Amino acid sequence: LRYEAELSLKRLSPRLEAFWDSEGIGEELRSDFRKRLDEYWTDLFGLLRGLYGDRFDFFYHLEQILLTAAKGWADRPEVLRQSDRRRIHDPDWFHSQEIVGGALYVDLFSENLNKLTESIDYFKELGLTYLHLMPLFAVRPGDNDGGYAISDYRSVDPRLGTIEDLKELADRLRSEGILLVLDFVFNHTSEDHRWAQRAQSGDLEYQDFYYIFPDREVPDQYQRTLREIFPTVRRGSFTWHDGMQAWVWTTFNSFQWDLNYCNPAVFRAMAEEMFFIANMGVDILRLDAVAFIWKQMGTSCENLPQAHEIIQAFNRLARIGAPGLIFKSEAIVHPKDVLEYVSSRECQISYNPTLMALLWESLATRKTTLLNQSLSRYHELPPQTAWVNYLRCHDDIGWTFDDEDAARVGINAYDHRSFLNRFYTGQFEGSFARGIPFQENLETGDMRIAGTLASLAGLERGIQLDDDYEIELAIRRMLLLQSVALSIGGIPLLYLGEEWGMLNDYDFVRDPAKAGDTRWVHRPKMRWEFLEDLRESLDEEERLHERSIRRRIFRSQQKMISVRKSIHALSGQEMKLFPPKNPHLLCFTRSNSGSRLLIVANFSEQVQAIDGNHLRTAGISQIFKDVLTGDLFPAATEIELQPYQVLWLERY
Ligand code: OTU
Repeated sequence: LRYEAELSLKRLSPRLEAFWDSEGIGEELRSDFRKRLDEYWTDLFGLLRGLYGDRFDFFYHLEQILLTAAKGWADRPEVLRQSDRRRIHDPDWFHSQEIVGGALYVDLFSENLNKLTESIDYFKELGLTYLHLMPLFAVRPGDNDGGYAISDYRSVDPRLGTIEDLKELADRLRSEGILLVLDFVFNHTSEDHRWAQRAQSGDLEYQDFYYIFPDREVPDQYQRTLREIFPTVRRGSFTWHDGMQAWVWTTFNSFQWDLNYCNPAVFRAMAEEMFFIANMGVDILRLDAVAFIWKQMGTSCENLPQAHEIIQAFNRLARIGAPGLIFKSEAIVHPKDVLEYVSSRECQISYNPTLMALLWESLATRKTTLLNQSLSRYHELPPQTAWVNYLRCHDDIGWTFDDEDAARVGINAYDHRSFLNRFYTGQFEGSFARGIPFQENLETGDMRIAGTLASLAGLERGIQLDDDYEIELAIRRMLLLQSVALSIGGIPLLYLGEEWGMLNDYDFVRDPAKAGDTRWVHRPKMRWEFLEDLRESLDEEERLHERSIRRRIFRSQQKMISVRKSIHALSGQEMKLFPPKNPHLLCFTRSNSGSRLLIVANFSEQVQAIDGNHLRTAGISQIFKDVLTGDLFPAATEIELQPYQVLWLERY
């Protein structure tokens, strides 16, 4: 392989040099690029040959792909190249405990990109150093799946601003030390993307960008083994297109056309878009819906080996042309499959949906048994990679835990999922949660949950009942989950609004573009009045009450974030579990070059005790201090944890 790769590169070199000449690129930049080709070309060549080597025009595409990376590097702003050079020498840069993320919709948080700069002080006050802006590119009119139906990757939705505004914001964030994260929605385009329009006008070259079928014969064969992702939108994974008189593969909404990665022209075209987005000043690309990008008849068309190869090829290309950029995987699938995407050669970081779902599971059951079982098998990651730990995001909660793990601890997975669905939609007696169903499939019994952190944790119910005790428990539940996300290893990611206890907003049903998608219940407009002093509409007592709740949540989050940033043991990814006998507790240690932290969390609303000996086995002796409160504990005795209390213990 090495010989063939080198020979190909030798043959392509004159084209590369001609390209550098035409762009007026100097020797220094050429040699940077060459060094990285030396390192990654063989790997990239092998991947592309595996995927596309049988094509009559393989060598043409290979050349185009190489030139795409060269153009990416040539167009890369110098300040990004500087940060590339720093990151090449510090490949663990994203392991710092100082990285704390937040995600938001530009329009719902602050109207538009320009106004968002006014919130930088707010991000800093909260302690954020990583900002994920939900998709902000041009979209189709009407329902656009929250920005995930993109009609042009090179222009910003005019309601949010312009490409210039985006660049300016990226520069501002960089100068404030905040990383920028944007989506790479590469599984599908909107039906009105230029490529899809060409396809609709009968252009065969562009019809080959998508999966288009003249009749049901082939779609029916595929459908037999496919899972329905949005069953309430449309049954099956294909949509009839009147104009073309054909069926189009649409895994998600009918207006989102899946791209055909069997065609190397699609890979190249999306690589161009990738470099364009990266060169806006993006530090991390969120790879949307990674599981679905390769299809093969007779399979589920999820998590196929070629999907990994496509992502690896994008990764190698990014290493060559935009080496400071890293990928975040969005695979909300079986825990084993989630892990498959995480490697320094594929996606360096990944959402941690397993932890997310099981934290909610522990909150419902008051037990950490399944959580412990799952963490012991699925938390560990390869070197130079990290989890992104979150509690809520713009999407639903799906119960993606491993059925085998459940069986091992005596839980029937099917029954347990249906319990969790009833619990989080408030149908289970005694439930504190106020979630609503998302994509309920009456045929399979499948369901996912929509709702904000606060509403799912009981705050909505507590406020409605005007019950101070319920409110207190709800706040503690929220802080408990947050404290685990902030300490368990990896990058914590807040979904903005949760830092002050944003509740569900049921008004989305009034907007016809949103009414069909219950995820909008947890995507409300930011309500700044909760954080400001003025709130005229309520009487004084009510105002103070509501505001004090929000304030307390905000201040507590802020405190935990700032403590996290100061503790070296919380950098990186390594975590060691110390499951105590008490099934209501979660107990683990984090350590890093001499610094060590022991975390103990109580998932029940009863007082729970942990034996001092157990803490000693976790390597903490004598006296230790809770860094969150400053309280001291002697290790010889039993330690009592209050309802939902969390301790971050350090040797004193
Ligand atoms: C992603 O999610 C996005 O996060 C969603 O907001 C989009 O609607 C969707 O892609 C289409 O772009 O089905 O319910 O297994 O679960 O990729 C969310 C992975 C989704 C999918 C996930 C998808």
